[in-house]
Amino acid sequence: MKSRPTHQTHYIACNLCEAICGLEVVLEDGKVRSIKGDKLDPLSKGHICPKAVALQDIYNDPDRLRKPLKKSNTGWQTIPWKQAFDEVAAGLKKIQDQYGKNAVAVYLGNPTVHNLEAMLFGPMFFRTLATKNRYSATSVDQLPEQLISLLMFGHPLLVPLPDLDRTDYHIIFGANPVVSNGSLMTAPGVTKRLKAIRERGGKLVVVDPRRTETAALADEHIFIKPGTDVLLLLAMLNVVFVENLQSPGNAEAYIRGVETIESLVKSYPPETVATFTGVDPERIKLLTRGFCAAKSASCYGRIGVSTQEYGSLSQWLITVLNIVSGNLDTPGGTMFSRPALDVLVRSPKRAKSGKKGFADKHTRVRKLPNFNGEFPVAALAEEIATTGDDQIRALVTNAGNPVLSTPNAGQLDQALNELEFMVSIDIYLNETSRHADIILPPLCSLERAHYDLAFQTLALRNGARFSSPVFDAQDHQRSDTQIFLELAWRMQSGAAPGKFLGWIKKEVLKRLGSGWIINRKLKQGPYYDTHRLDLKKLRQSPHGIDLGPLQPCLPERLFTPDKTIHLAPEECLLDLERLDSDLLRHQNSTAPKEFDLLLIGRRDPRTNNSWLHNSYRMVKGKARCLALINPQDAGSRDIRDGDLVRVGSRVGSVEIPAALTKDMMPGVISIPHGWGHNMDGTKLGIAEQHAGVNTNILTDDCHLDGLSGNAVLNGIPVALTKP
Ligand SMILES: Nc1nc2c(c(=O)[nH]1)N[C@H]1C(S)=C(S)[C@@H](COP(=O)(O)OP(=O)(O)OC[C@H]3O[C@@H](n4cnc5c(=O)[nH]c(N)nc54)[C@H](O)[C@@H]3O)O[C@H]1N2
Ligand SMILES: Nc1nc2c(c(=O)[nH]1)N[C@H]1C(S)=C(S)[C@@H](COP(=O)(O)OP(=O)(O)OC[C@H]3O[C@@H](n4cnc5c(=O)[nH]c(N)nc54)[C@H](O)[C@@H]3O)O[C@H]1N2
Ligand code: SF4
Ligand SMILES: [Mo]
Repeated sequence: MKSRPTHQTHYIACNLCEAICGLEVVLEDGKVRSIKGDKLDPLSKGHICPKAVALQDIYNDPDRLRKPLKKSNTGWQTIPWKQAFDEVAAGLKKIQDQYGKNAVAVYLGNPTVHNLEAMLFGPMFFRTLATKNRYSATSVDQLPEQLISLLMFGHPLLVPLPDLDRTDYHIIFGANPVVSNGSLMTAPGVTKRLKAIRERGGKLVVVDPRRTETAALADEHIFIKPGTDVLLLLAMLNVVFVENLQSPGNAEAYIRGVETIESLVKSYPPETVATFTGVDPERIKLLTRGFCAAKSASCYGRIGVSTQEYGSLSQWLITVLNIVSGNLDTPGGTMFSRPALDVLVRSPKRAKSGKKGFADKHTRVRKLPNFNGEFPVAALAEEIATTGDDQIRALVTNAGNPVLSTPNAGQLDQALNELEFMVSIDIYLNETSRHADIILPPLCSLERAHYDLAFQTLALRNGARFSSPVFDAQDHQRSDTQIFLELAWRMQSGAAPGKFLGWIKKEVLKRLGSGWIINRKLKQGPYYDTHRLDLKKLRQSPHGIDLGPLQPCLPERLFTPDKTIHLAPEECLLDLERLDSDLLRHQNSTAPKEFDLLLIGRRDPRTNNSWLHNSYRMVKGKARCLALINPQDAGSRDIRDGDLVRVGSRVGSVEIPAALTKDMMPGVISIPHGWGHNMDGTKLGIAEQHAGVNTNILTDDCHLDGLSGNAVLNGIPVALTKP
């Protein structure tokens, strides 16, 4: 007799992007039958995007690594876990004994922050390395936002969030949430939320060199020349003060530096910036008036403004605009979250020493500033390749693919060959991990528990949700918790006695796991007394718990020692001088331009940076790695739709099919990142057949946001030719 199929339904949060949508995963006979949006998740209300369905492909992927790999003369061999841990620790210790602690570097990739165990237990291991050579995807991403939060509010995680659900006027600079699903604002179903602004009579404006999917929803789309947002923002602030539109409201009592802003923006009237930005002066005035007159308004900028030459200044001015127009810490403006598990604690040691955590250390070769204990990743290749004390000889990557994701990737790819030892903690043998000597693969998302420490903190409603694993791990697999604790335990012999992770403590922590820590922290959190919110309660509420809309919390929540907002940090004022001298140089330059177009990036609904391309359903259909070009720029070069074109920059060149579209601003071309899976020695059967090209061959490690050291990934001068 045939046995009846067994069904099981799991409710989990998707951890692929910042939207953390609730999912309903149905298993039939132990296999995924369907993945759908969880309608009862109070934040995502059933929203889902095509990527979530690929979670099962990662789980099932025969290319995904499940056992440690070791490189040998005859290729890769699987080795037992104990041997892998022992050899990794021995390899790292050998390098540090010979060359000093800083000879080992660490790079943390984006999925690290989407992984509870890596967030909780990773630091235990990384601390044992005691190296100042720490890098992460932060410096190809949100470093400017975090730096500005540190300088203005005193904490790098106190990031103002646009209160989309209540705002009456929303301006988006350099973000395409309809495709990216939102970033530094956890707003699942963001398309609906944006449409709702207009439905309730509000206004949506998008400033972007491409008419994007988000621009298509807006009342108004403004083309801007890449890299010039800083000038547009200065001009908007000029209008605010010239026309006396400022009204900081309650914040007036605890902001410092309004007069400084008022006087510095005087030199940037809309008429002056128009030639640089390409934005008509009248339009700037109307935009500013509309913004300031609205009952509530929020201005938001993301990767398109952060990863440009004046990324930090742009993020600073966006925040200043929100503040002087009375739109900080008020419903419909920009607000701060109050998460159940509050990650915003300031180390008392740092507070006492008055150290900011910015620019108190510099890289060895180019003297780039540190931020939050990390250096800009644009410096990684030269720190490996340049001889001398503290030269990097070994690297540990965790959930990162810098060979595809960081500027002048060709140079980094070369530099990684020079390392004496490399370890990748990664689930794939890909463009980066192929350089490793040993790869340690942890579990994938469907195999582990999750509580979103990072993105609950950025959510547009306060809330909490705990997900249990859908699948049990196999005996031959190890979790992030096990990997990090085993490595930490092996590495820290010689550590200070109080910090020593003894064998017993390691074993106890492994057994208690992440759930125990989450429970403890929830009990210390702001909703334990009021809501009895602990792990038990979260387990009883598999769809998650809503803790209400964001609430005003200033000035109490400020972390600045004087509990005021620093509107005009001196670091920003200094960088403004760089802007002025650059503009002057630009105006007086008569040099012929070899690179006469500007390159920007793009995201696709079925990509997740570089690493979902081994799921067939994410790459099937027509190719997506195309160069978008305005017909005017194509015509003058005799380029037709579909032609293969060569795009070259100071550091490299790629050949890629062209797609002509008037959605591009003339003079600007767009290539998405995360592609280029045609490198030797990877194990990505599907991605290799849909390789695309690596746009970071073109981006320049010497072209940085001068204040923060963040990479410039938008506004790269390039030449476009027929090959
Ligand atoms: N589908 C998908 N979703 C993702 C990701 C993914 O790879 N794929 N990645 C995730 C990650 S890690 C992040 S950080 C977020 C990022 O989220 P977003 O910031 O929304 O990312 P993008 O879609 O790249 O949008 C950036 C926009 O900036 C515009 N732009 C470029 N240069 C300039 C400029 O100089 N000025 C202005 N004003 N605009 C400019 C681009 O045309 C583009 O529309 O997305 C996340 N979500
Ligand atoms: N030109 C250009 N470049 C960009 C951007 C751009 O807009 N334009 N965007 C930048 C941004 S915003 C970001 S965040 C970076 C991303 O840069 P990275 O973080 O360096 O790269 P990812 O593509 O996210 O690679 C993630 C890696 O983690 C592995 N992985 C996935 N899940 C897990 C897991 O659970 N555990 C472990 N251990 N490994 C896992 C994958 O196999 C992959 O190797 O790219 C940046 N690069
Ligand atoms: S929007 Fe992000 S969190 Fe939501 S289903 Fe898609 S990938 Fe997952
Ligand atoms: Mo990112």
